[in-house]
Amino acid sequence: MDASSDTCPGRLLRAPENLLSREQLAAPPAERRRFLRGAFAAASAAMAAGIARAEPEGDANILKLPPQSLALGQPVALEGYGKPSKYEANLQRRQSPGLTPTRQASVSFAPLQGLFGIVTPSGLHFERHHQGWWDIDPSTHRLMINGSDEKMLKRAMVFTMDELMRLPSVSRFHFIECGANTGMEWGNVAVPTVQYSHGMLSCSEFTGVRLIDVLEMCGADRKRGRFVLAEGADGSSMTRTIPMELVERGDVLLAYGQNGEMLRPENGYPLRLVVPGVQGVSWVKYLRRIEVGDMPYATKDEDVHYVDLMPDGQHRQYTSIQEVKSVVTTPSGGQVLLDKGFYSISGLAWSGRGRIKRVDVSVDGGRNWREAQLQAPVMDRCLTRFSLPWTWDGKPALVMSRATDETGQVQATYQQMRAVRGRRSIYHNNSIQTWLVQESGEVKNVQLS
Ligand SMILES: Nc1nc2c(c(=O)[nH]1)N[C@H]1C(S)=C(S)[C@@H](COP(=O)(O)O)O[C@H]1N2
Ligand SMILES: [Mo]
Repeated sequence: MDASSDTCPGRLLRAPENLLSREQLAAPPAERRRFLRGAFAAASAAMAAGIARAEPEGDANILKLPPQSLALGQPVALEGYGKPSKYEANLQRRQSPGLTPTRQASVSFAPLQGLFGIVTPSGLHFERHHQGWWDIDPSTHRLMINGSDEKMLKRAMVFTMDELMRLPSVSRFHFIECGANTGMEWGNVAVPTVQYSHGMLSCSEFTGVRLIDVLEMCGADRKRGRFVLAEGADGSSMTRTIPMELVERGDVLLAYGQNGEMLRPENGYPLRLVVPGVQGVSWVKYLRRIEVGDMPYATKDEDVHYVDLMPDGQHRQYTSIQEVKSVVTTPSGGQVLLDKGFYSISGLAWSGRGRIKRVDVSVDGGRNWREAQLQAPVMDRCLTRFSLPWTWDGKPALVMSRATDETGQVQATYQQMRAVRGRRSIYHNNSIQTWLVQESGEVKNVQLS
């Protein structure tokens, strides 16, 4: 355990995951609090020592300089790939213990509470695999484009990665959110931190070839072929239908780039589909085939999974767009406010239907709302960072955010959502999130009834 990274006075301590070991986290609540207090004490002592070192000694106006001012630093490496500071080692993507029975069909969550701005560092991008991940040799990888019959497409083609990467490319910032993000919260409060409640969400600059351009090259008949099927190369047989009207917007990408470099293996190296605004499952990784057809394919991942169970027992299919949503990441569940006084409430907002127009924040459980400031850039189907200054008076506070997108859609409360959707869904939960700041400063996940 290393608490010395969180010694900045007045700064909100990070979530317990970043302060305590796995064993300490698993301890009963009373013991956990004792560990936390110990971590804070260690942090404060380290801070006091740091301040003492920097103070002038006696009447001599000579500063005692820290080691970094007195000697040569580390040499540049002859070559190498940079890593975060060792003091940031606790900021990790994490599995939710016990959530899935195997680690191949599983998920690891992005640590939203520790991120700034809107871009997710590639090494902290959430991961969702149905059958484990692969590091595929790009020289052997192929993408086939075909039609469901010869009328749909004139020239079926097979591309190597080199051939694809010779074509003109575009780069665009977009969020990706798993349709099951926040899914555990449908019934009641299920998880303690924003990492586990909202961490199947990430945002990157993606680079790739526009699918529409490749379909043009192949002579696709877009009057007849109103759908495409995307297929992945891994053992999950991941296949999803994408309506041609989305492809025609020109921003569905055959993507190989993520944040300026090639995709990471966990995120689909060497090729994945990027479908802005649509739930993560349609962003097929290890993409090996696109088929043009004249009707939805009703694959297992669109009629058994990723359907919404409604209160009347019917399943709703093809609800693929991720609706307007937001969450406060500071303060959020598991964090601790060390003292009353000033804080900058900060969080993320996004919508699969366009830009974020406005975010309102409440600190009293939704009785009063104040409009938050949106941080530029505010981009189409991309994460938007918002913030609002707040002085905490030390009393319990219920912190919430409510986003509105450019189509006028507004996030609903849990009561409103459950009135329509019931409690038995897994997917597509974009309800307003509430965090309770307790008098002790500890922040808890709660739902208002
Ligand atoms: N080939 C393949 N593509 C896939 C998956 C998969 O298991 N195999 N999982 C899907 C799901 S459900 C999601 S939410 C996203 C997750 O993308 P990420 O792992 O890059 O975050 O990939 C989608 N594409
Ligand atoms: Mo997903």
